Amino acid sequence: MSSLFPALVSGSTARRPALRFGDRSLTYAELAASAGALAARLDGRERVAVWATPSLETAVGVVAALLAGVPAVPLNPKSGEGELGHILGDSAPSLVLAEPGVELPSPVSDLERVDVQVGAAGQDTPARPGTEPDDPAAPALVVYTSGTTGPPKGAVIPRRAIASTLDALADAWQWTGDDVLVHGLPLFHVHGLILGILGPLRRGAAVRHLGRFSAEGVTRELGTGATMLFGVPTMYHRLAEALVEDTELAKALGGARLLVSGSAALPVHDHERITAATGRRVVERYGMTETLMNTSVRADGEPRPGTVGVPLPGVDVRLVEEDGTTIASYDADGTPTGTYDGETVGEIQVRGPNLFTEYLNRPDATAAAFTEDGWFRTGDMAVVDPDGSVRIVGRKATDLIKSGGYKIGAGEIENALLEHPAVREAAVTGEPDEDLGERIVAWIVPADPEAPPAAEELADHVARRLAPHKRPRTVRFLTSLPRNDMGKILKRALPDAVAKAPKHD
Ligand code: MCA
Ligand code: AMP
Repeated sequence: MSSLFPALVSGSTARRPALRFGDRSLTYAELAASAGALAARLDGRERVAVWATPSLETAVGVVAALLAGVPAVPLNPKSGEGELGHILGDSAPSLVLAEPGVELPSPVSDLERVDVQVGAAGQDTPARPGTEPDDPAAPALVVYTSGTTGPPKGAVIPRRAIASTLDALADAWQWTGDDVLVHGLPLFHVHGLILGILGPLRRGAAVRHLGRFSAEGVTRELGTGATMLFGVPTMYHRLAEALVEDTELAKALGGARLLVSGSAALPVHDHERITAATGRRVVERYGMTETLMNTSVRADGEPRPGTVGVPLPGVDVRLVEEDGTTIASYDADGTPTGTYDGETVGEIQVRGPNLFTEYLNRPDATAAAFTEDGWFRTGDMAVVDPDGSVRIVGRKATDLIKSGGYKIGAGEIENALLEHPAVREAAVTGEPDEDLGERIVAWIVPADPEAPPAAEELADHVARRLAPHKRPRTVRFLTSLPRNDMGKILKRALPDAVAKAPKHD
């Protein structure tokens, strides 16, 4: 397989800007030198962790690992000890790449640490060592993603998936080396890392990372030459709110070439508010950690707010009924076949070079994720509209919550809550939230009904043990959880049960 980043070796891109975080930046030549030097040090390692702060060092560390052919495991620097312990135990990295000076908590601090050096320090070293693996199936990244129960699973993403998804998006979005992307997404998930950092680098284009998302940052960067914006719906919702008063933001968004939303559904109301204020439409694309990107509204196509567009080049998409009957699929040229009436609902199943190869150490879960004929079951429910666009209408598993674009498993939070001494029983659900899409709600039977724990105490407990974005935003107390004859919690009956419980909050 050829290089993932041709621009790192091409003389013509050497002086072009590649990465910018705040006031620190690297050209392609500087990135090649920094990442090349680090790649040489990683040679022969089996797997490395990356302490994925929103920084130049994270980007350089991941590029170095890819150049060396060593799979990288990005870690959320806000994860708690329990979550980090699980990921390190499962993926067994031999070292951690980190920003110099940043303190690493236990158990990450037990690993050998390599500080990522960027910029001038790497200038004298040659570009990449030339060991980039040839095998398209070779693992490139292991990205941890939540399931309905149990701890997160490590999705092993091969090199071909990264190359094919980024090239398919370039086709759908006419993404070129002249584009300048702005985003403020975290760098330990597919959206922010693969699309947002590796995407521009594969094109020989530039990315400016905001460090942390803000309307001011978006205004500044789109107002000074950036051409594209990536964000989750919560970010676009906040921009839509800010647009009510902020004419500078409206001007900046209006001048962008492409605004892209993904990771969850962007409500049509927010699409409409943004288009009304800026004259620009937001394009949605649909993907998953396990599949990278599957569909997108095309930059050269009709605006289709409320849909996730059409299959990307090279990706097979079909809708399947519960009994296995295919409802709709697409011909090789992308023409829909079967029932595409905008009403008949089926599960989205996908096949293609964009897919992961396995869940690390979980052959059972890997096998269960695929049909007998080799299609990946996404668990997302959708219809195909008469014009061929896919419209997502729901999800098979109610125990998966999408909050702020993060996927969160109810079971994982329930387990964490049950570890708290003041909790006897716990159930977790998602409720609609204007800002976050869904908000995590914890339903708690306290160990002592007379002295229930404070809601904040439970939120902090989950934030400390797992990660802050997994904390319940609402806590409701009950005297018992509604259960069926088999003892299974009836989550749909929770609102009625809480109405009958004594009030403490
Ligand atoms: C609050 N904080 C706490 C606590 N409460 N910390 C510890 N204990 C607590 N009890 C802190 C947080 O650490 C954070 O600190 C700050 O308060 C706010 O946290 P948060 O709740 O996360 O902020 P938010 O405003 O609710 O976040 C909204 C957001 C965020 C910025 C939109 O949700 C986000 O970045 N989402 C992106 C998700 C994403 O990238 N998904 C991609 C995966 P501090 O202030 O220091 O930060 S999906 C994917 O990859 C697929 C392939 C796809 O299709 O894209
Ligand atoms: P994750 O497992 O965190 O990678 O999240 C993947 C899930 O995000 C998918 O299975 C979908 O449920 C959801 N998702 C991603 N993009 C979109 C979108 N544009 N519209 C609706 N849901 C989306």
